[in-house]
Amino acid sequence: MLQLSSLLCGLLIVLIVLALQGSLVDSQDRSAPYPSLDNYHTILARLEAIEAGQAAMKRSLNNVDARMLVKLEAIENTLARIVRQQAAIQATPLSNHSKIDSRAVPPNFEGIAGRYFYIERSLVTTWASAVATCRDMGGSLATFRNETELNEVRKHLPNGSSYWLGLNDRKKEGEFVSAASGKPAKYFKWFQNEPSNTGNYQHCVSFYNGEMYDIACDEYLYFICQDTE
Ligand SMILES: [Ca+2]
Repeated sequence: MLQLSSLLCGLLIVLIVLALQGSLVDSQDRSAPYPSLDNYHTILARLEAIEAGQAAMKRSLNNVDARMLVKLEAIENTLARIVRQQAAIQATPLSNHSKIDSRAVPPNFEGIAGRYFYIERSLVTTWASAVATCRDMGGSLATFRNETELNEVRKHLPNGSSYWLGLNDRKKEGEFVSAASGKPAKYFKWFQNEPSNTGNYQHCVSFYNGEMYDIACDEYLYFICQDTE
């Protein structure tokens, strides 16, 4: 009798446990399609994050717009400046006026005696490097066409400094050719007893206090570029 009641009791416990498990599984199944409160909060947080991301993107696009406007304005200002310069050049009575109008002036070149020159006053270099630098700037190492040009450029140079000119006689001793054209140069203003070719290695022309010297091409000097031959 005691054994039977123990057996029934055990059976009852097993049934209760099975029933409880069944209800738990049931409740889990039901809960799956309906998010819990926690899930709502997570989704809400994610939506808010997406919204914040959109707002940040909008702000960033606005910034890009503003930067583009600034750049456009800078381009417009530059164009306006070029137009003003062009008008000023056209209004200037220069002998070789039409030549200057028809081409762009390299930046940093200054108008001297109806042409454009760039005077390098702070860096010294060899003759060959000066030729290359002037070419990179859109010009060539300068030569003077006449005394007027020489005197006008000289007014822009401090006394006591040497500048390379675009003249050398490396190919044929005594025949000084223009670096820009490769043709024999026509105008010189040599210092007394120059060109001397002292030591037989002075093949490049420097300009010092208004006069020309042949000196070694690997000396380090300032230089003058021109925009046209
Ligand atoms: Ca010399």
